[in-house]
Amino acid sequence: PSETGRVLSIQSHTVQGYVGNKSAVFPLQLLGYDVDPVNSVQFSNHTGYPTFKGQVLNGQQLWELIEGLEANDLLYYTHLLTGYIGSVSFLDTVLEVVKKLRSVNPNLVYVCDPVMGDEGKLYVPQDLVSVYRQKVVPVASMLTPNQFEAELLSGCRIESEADGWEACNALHDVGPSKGQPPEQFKISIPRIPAYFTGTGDLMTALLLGWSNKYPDNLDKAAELAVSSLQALLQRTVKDYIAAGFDPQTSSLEIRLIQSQDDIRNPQPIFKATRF
Ligand code: PLP
Ligand code: PXL
Repeated sequence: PSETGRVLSIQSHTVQGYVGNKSAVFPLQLLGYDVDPVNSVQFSNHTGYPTFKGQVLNGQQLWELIEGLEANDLLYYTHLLTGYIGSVSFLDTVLEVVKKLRSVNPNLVYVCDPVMGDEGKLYVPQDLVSVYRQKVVPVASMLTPNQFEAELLSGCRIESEADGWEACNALHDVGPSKGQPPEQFKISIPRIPAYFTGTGDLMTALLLGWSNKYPDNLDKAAELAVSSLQALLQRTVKDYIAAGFDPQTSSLEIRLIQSQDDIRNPQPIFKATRF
């Protein structure tokens, strides 16, 4: 039995660099979680580089791993965490995994990063959108969409802060916290003139980690997650500049290991204000 939680994390693995499980597993472990990673792909590096090589796990192969765990009574998890998913068949199998895990632990928390695209561009097959919308949103406990993904899932255009609140309400009506009036708050953060990969994956892991520790203080949990992430991003930019790189010319690999103190003990500098 573990005091903090047991997380099944189904995400990408990259040999080099930090995206997917490589950016989620270490921080969750630092926060005291037992994390069991399933690597949905194993690539040499993230797909933002000029080339990549590697293997993709299919839905059937994911299910085999679940059956192996089940055969040994190892399917008790407090949390399921999913990130980038590349095909409908894999996402359908993830939905089967949610059902199976909830048959073992009805209180399982499903934290879903509905990775589909950004800034108006899809980077997954179009047919994934309706699966996320119709089947995943209703069973997720927590969703972490960016602006574009919130638009795709809610059907609302987001052109103002008020539109953002509306989209969140629409999602809460059908999915997370069905029927309860959702709490809403915002955290203002500076725009950093650089481009990073793996930050969304890290952010979702931190939100899982802290919201489980402060279940009745989601604002505090988000402040801690945002403050860790900001400290890490600032360190990343500083280190690249010190090494003579221009942080605006290419996507930066996050300085995850070097930021372990900011993950374990974030200074809550960025504050949430209630709506
Ligand atoms: N680019 C591609 C190809 C992706 O798959 C993703 C996320 O999965 C991103 C960019 C966004 O990465 P992040 O979540 O770190 O912003
Ligand atoms: O950070 C999301 C992500 C996940 N998985 C793979 C990626 C990326 C981002 O580039 O390449 C394989």
